[in-house]
Amino acid sequence: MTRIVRVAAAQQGPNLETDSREVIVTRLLDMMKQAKSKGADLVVYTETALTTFFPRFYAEDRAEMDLWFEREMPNDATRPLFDYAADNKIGFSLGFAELTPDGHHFNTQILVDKDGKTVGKYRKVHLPGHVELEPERRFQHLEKRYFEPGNLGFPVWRTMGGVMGMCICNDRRWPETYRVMGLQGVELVMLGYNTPSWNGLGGPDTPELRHHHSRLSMQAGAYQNATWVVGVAKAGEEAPGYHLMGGSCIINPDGQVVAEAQTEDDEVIVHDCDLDACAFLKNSTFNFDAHRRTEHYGLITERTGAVPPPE
Ligand code: CDV
Repeated sequence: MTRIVRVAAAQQGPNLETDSREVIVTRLLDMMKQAKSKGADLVVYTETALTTFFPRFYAEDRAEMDLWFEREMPNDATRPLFDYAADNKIGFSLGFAELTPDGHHFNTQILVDKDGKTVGKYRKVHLPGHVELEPERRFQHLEKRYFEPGNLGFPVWRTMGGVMGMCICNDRRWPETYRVMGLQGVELVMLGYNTPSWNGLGGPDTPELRHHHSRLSMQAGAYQNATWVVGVAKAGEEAPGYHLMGGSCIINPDGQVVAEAQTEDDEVIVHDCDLDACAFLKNSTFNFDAHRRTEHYGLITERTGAVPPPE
């Protein structure tokens, strides 16, 4: 018997600064309906799916940015997603900016089951960018100004027939992200990203190189932890000179891309993710109990002189 979860990755075209939550949720709901019509069990949306990627804006008074944050979830604007999910038995994962009742700001992604119930919450740990205005940049990336690092770790959830995990955008570049979930037996990692096609600082980056780094990170994370990875982008020009690279994809536990978006618009891609396909590598090459030798890693650092040898 195989455990197939039919996963839909719901890439998003640009969210403009002037787009209301209601307008954006209408697009998200339309993609959920498309996913349902394709028989999907679960639809994965991107990072800050409900708004434009506002960390490109600078406000001296950070409270001016609170309009981009959700104070509760669901709320009036997003309730149609939860209602449709419950009525039609489809789960989803959604990224948004979260403002907690006690005034904390996080870059958050939730997991909602097929009954429309929130079963998991993740808050972005690796916040890229800077705190202060840096006028020399082509555009600002002020995540460090507007968000606090996530305080929930990288948990996994046993739901919808598998072991599910989440991370957000820059987290995908860090091996620890996948490994912490891999050590808990993760079988499907869902992540959203807003990655500009160019580095804000200039430098040798090209869009092609940025696509390469994104795929390289997600494919390695998938393979080295024997897990499915679903990477869902925002794509296209959110503002003049601010182009998001897109490239949503679904990656199998061998690290192979098995489905990918073809456009820079709202686009739903679907794949049957066989969670049992994780077992072979989890029980062989990446059987952590059998082969992972943490007790020897210290010797390697000692040899390189990175830390003084123990007394
Ligand atoms: N939203 C992000 O985390 N974006 C970063 C960019 C700034 C490099 C990313 O890692 O894609």
